[in-house]
Amino acid sequence: MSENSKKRVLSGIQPSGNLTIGNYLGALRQWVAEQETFNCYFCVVDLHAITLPQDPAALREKTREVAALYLAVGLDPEKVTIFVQSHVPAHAELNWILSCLSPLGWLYRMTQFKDKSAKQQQDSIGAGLLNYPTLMAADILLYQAHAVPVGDDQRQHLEYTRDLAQRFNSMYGDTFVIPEAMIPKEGARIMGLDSPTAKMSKSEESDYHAVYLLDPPNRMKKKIMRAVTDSGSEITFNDDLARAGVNNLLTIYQATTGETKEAIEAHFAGKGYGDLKKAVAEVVMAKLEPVQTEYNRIVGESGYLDSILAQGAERASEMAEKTLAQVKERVGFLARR
Ligand code: ATP
Ligand code: LTN
Repeated sequence: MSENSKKRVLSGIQPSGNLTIGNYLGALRQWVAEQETFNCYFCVVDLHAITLPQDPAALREKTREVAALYLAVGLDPEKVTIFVQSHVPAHAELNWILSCLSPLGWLYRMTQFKDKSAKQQQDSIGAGLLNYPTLMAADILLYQAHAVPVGDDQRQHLEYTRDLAQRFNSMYGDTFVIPEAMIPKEGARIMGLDSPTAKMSKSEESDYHAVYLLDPPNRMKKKIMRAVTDSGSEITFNDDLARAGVNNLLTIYQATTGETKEAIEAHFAGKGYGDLKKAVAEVVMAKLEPVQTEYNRIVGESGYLDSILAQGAERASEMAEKTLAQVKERVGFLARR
C-alpha cells in the first residue's frame, strides 16, 4: 500500500525526564507494532515539556535522548517520521487558532491539569499548563491522524481533541479527521513501584519509583526487588487496591512477556513475592538489554541522530503545512502573496 493510502498515526512523549517502563509498555511498544500498518509520525514534544519549568541544557539533552530511544526501541526511520515538535512551527500556530475555540470550562476539567497544577504554587502556574490539551490537539489534527497510540492517562485528552475537532469542523466545514485513541489491552497504566496506587511517571523524583529504560541492569533489579507489595502471599491478578503492588508487578510481567494471565498465575502458583520480583526483574532486564545496546550504537554514531531529525522535520512540515494552510483559509486569514 502506498504511504498516502495508509491510515495515519501520531503520538509523542515529553522530554521532561528519563523514559520509564511505563512509557515503553503504554506507548512505545505499540508504536513499534504499528509502524508496519500505518503512516506514522512520532514527535518529541518539547513545547509540551515547558508547560512546567525545565532547565534549558537538560531539556536539549533529553530531547536528543528521547529521539534516540525512539530509534533504539525499534522504530525504523525509513518507515516512520521522527521529529522534534518545535522544529515544525505549524504546531504552535495551530495551537493558537484552536485555543481561540477552546472553552475554558473544558480545560479546567482536565484531570492532568488539576493534578499538575495542584503541585505548583498557585500564582506561578503558567497558562500553557492549562492550554496543554489544545497543543496536543494541534499535534494530532495537523497530521489528520486516524489513531493515537497512548497510555490510559491520555484518554481524556483524546476525548478533548475529538470534541475540539468536531467544534472546528462544525464552525468552518469539514477540515479535520476525528482521531481515535489506541490504548493497549495490557500495560496501559503501569503504577509506581514505590506507590502502586499512583501512575508511574518520569517526572516523579523518588529513587525507587520507576525503572528507566537506560538504568544499568543492577539498578533495575534493585528497584524491582524494593517494590511495595502487601502482607499477603497470593500471586494473582487482583483489582483490590490493597493488592495493587503485586497486581502491578504481574501487569509488568504480562505486558513484557505477552503471556496470558492464566499462564502467569499458574507459573507463580505456590511461589513467594521474592520469586515474583526476581522473575519480573529478569524479563524487564532481558527486554531492555538490546534497547540499551542499540541506544549506545545510535548516540555513538556522530551526526546520525541529527540527520534523522532534520529529515523528520522536513517530512512532518510538509503534511503539517498543508493542513495549516487549509485551516487559515477556512478561518478567514488573508493569504500572503
Ligand atoms: P510526566 O511525568 O513528565 O508527565 P509521563 O511519564 O507521564 O510524563 P508522558 O510524556 O506524559 O509521560 O507520556 C508519554 C506516553 O507514555 C503517553 O502515551 C502516556 O500515556 C504513556 N505513559 C506514561 N506513563 C505511563 C504509565 N505509567 N503507564 C502506561 N503508559 C504511560
Ligand atoms: N500529552 C501526551 C504527550 C503528547 C501527545 C501528543 C501524545 C503531546 N502531544 C499527541 C499523543 C499525541 C502525554 O502523554 N502526556
